[in-house]
Amino acid sequence: SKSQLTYSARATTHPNLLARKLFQVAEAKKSNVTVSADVTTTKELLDLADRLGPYIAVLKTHIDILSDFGEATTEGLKALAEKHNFLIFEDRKFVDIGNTVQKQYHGGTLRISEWSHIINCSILPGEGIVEALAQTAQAPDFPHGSERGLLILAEMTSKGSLATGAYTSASVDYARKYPSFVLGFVSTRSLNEVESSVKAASDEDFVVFTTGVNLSSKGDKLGQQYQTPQSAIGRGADFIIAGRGIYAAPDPVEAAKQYQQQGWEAYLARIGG
Ligand code: 5BU
Repeated sequence: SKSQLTYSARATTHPNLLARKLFQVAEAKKSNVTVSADVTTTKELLDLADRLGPYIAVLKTHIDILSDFGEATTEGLKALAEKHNFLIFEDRKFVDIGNTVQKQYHGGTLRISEWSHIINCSILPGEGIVEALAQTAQAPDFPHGSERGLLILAEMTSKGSLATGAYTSASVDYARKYPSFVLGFVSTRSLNEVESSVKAASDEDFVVFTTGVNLSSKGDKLGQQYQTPQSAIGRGADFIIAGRGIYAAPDPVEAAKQYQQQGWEAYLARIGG
């Protein structure tokens, strides 16, 4: 596992170009925080992105929950990502046949491929979903190919999740088969030890994003289960994802700084610094 290495070291050796950029951003900003900006208007979203931008590495969106999505949303997000040096992750969780997900990803109402650096998918439909999304992002006439990557939804944080066992090990198989497009996983732990029928490359370095991070709550009334930044990073998270713990705090900027600090200290402890 490469999780004992620094983000800078991983930025220089990672086989995936977007992963390199991600690690560079983390190192430059001393932040491994992804904020889930789950608000429902463009104004709230852009306002949060501008205020929290300095303290985060990635902004995670659920773009289909906005009541007023449009050109102003995507132009605003792109400008703020440049201004504050963060990446955008649209948590769309694609889960369909290849022909459909290509149309959901590229074009359509939401034009996700145009503005989101990172996307994710469930592998419930099988390997074809990864192949289809890779084909779109790496098409010769697609202008953003080197800045697009996929996280496979290998596990979920909700109570009773069925993303376990054979599903999780197939996630590792597919990540190994599409290393130029798959950055790693959304999972609750490092998956290096998970059994896989595909041999690991010598430069393999999965990037792990862990959701369900919250400093003051153990869960919600709909089955969400939380852990702390320390716990998530101790289990192998490279990036911690927090939503309500940050945006619903009395002072979201103070909360973002607190998650940034705790996430960074846990990372330093892991690399032995
Ligand atoms: P919260 O407010 O920190 O509970 O928000 C968690 C976010 O992460 C929210 O946007 C979910 O859709 C997302 N999420 C999750 O909570 N658990 C998972 O396993 C995955 C995504 Br995948």
